[in-house]
Amino acid sequence: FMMVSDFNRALRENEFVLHYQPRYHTGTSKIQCVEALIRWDHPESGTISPLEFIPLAEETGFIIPLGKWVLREACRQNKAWQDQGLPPVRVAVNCSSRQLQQDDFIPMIKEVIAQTRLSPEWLEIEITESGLMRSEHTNIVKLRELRSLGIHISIDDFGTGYSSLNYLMQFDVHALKIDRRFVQQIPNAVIANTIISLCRSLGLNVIAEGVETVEQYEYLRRYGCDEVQGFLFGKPLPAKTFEMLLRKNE
Ligand code: G
Ligand code: G
Ligand code: MN
Ligand code: NA
Repeated sequence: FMMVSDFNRALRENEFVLHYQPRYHTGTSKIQCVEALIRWDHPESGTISPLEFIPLAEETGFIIPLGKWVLREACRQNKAWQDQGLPPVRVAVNCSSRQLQQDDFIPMIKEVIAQTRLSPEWLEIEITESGLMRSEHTNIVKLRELRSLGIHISIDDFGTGYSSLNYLMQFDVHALKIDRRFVQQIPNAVIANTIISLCRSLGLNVIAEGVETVEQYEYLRRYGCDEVQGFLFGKPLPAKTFEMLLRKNE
């Protein structure tokens, strides 16, 4: 049973941590990007999955300070890796629609970038397809502004949001992430194929998430998927463990 007071304590006491899951480029086989994924190291309950607390954080509004913490921590960590001379990679941060809807979403991001001194080209924002569909017009404007700052934008869980393509294509994004349910249907890959060819026609990058088998990977590489992510290549890892992987990425 969680409450907002637990959230506030957890933030104060540094109980939230980020894990990092690599995204590999299918051409070079190198890590191109890393997705930051939050966990809650609860003093009594142990590690709590975001599936259990992100929905409540969204309902209660706690996602606003929490999301800012995630962004700051991910940017800080990536800048620290770069300062240590590790091969540079982009860090991808998940943003809830509730965050995107804040009037100060763009100023908040600018502030975090200025504080952490991460160059914006090394930051990617992942927004779910369904998240984008709320208060659409202002979202289009905000994403355009993010892009003009040099930040990458991807649409997460693509194919699950039931939105019209015509509408979606007004969002000027860099990449679509094929939802893992479609990756897991491979070799019955009608939807994955459709998303890959859509991306090719539009000049967008395409990323497959939830890749678990060699068969899925070979298929995706052959059909022109740009990046892959999933348990086949690596689970989300604590920062120190991911760092060792990154060291070998030259
Ligand atoms: O890491 P895991 O697969 O357990 O994540 C489960 C869900 O929680 C995924 O949908 C993921 O996008 C979401 N999630 C993980 N970290 C964050 C975060 O920092 N912010 C938001 N908004 N969602 C997150
Ligand atoms: O919604 P989003 O794409 O942000 O979700 C990320 C979540 O997916 C993380 O919780 C991560 O643990 C999970 N995940 C990452 N790779 C795989 C995979 O290969 N298979 C499955 N089932 N889940 C994965
Ligand atoms: Mn994601
Ligand atoms: Na996803």
